[in-house]
Amino acid sequence: MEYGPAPEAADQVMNWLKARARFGHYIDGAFTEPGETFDTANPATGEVLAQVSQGSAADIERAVAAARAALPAWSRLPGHERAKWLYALARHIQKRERFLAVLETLDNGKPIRESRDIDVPLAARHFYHHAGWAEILEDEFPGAQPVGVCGQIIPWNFPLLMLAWKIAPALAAGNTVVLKPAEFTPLTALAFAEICAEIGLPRGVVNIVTGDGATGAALVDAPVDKIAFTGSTEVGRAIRKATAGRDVKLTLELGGKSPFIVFADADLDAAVEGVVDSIWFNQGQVCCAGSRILVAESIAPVFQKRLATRMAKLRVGDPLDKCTDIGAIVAPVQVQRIRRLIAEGEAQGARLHTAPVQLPDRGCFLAPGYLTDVAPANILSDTEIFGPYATVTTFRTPDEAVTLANNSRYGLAASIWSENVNLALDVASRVKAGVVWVNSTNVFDAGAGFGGYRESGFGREGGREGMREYLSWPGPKTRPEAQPT
Ligand code: TXE
Repeated sequence: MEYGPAPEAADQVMNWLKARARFGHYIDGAFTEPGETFDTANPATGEVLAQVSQGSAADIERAVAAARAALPAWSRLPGHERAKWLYALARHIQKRERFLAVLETLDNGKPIRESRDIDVPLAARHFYHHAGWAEILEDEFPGAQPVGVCGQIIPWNFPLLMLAWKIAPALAAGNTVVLKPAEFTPLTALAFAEICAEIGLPRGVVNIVTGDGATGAALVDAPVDKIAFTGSTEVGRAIRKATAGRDVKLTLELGGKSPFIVFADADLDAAVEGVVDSIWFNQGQVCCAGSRILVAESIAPVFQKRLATRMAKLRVGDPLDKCTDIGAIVAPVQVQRIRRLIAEGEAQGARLHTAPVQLPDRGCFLAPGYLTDVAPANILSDTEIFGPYATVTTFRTPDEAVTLANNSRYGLAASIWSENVNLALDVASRVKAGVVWVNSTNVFDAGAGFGGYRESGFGREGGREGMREYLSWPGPKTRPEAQPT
């Protein structure tokens, strides 16, 4: 196979996988002996990359006990001491950036250009940023204490980056963690566990237990103080039910169907490029993807023509090739799910326009596309496809654009394209979404809170708001206004 940017990194990854072959969990500062295992495969080829342990309730129990035992010493460290560990984690991610990028691409199927330029650098940036928070924690949040032991469950679309989003703020605030990576993409989390071991991070502060939904459910049921979950709305709902009535702090980052609004005066070339970054980035497997394109009726034909021309130039194929724009979907079951949804939408009248590309003859590949004629009652109008397909709908007035944008059970993100800054800011203030981008899309920064409204979940990750989610303010149980004067 031709490896894109760094053949030596690809060889390193292959040797690493060969040497490990079967992975245990990372609990209390050491890897356990692998027990019952499952395969993790490269979705671009179907090749099995490694065997990974299926975490049981007993594994979760041991990991939570290790995190509990590590909590007093870790939480009592002065913030600037914890910061040193976070800086070390950031530096070691950077040191291995090529290795981690190739490993991520092999396990997930995303183009190497994305894992190399986005996932891995942003993961390192997240640890750097939160090292800063650890340094200034006592000044910025006087009286705050860590929440305690955090159970963290992450999805497969940005495996290392989601790990960083969860672990960095938790550790900065003085918590200890048990993290469960997604079953399709456990490998970069295990590489991260090796980094923890290598730098000598105090044992029990970070524990990684691999497994599927049952392992995640066991973590939710375990005696933890906080659950942070990113994944499907259905599982988020189940977790909310399971934790109801328990003293567990909960944050949920769930699905989305984010509007991408193009006004008649928009810079159309920039907006079309925005679509590329929005719905075709990471094969559309992005919770905040601009999966509902709303375009002003007067420019819809020309916009659609330019979109089709640009789409035809996308290069689909080997994720390790640095020229690839669209890699593989994470797993066969997701390909089937996307195909099923699209077929259902087509049966209800939607028209699918796909790029005229030659797909590789094996692997989880789909031709990117977009859908028109999607009536409001069509299943695709408000169901997350989580693949490289956006719907295209037209509007006549800004008010209609806002109504359409808000006509969703989700509310994660929105992107607005217009050269009229007053119009863009007015619409931005009326769209119900956790994050709104103007003339840009999918811009992430460790310093900015990210999270949703409605069925997109609650709680924020990143920045000051994200830090608050990992802190508690113990104090008198009675509210000040209820106290006798
Ligand atoms: O998600 P799950 P799936 C959406 C997207 C996608 C769909 C299905 O629409 O097509 O969900 O993906 C763990 N208790 N998103 O089935 O099951 C699971 O092991 C505790 C959007 O892969 O939610 C994994 O670690 N944990 C999303 C994580 O939850 C459980 C990203 C996510 O998997 C569990 C992913 C349970 N009962 C999918 N069941 C986003 N917001 O970015 C599963 N898990």
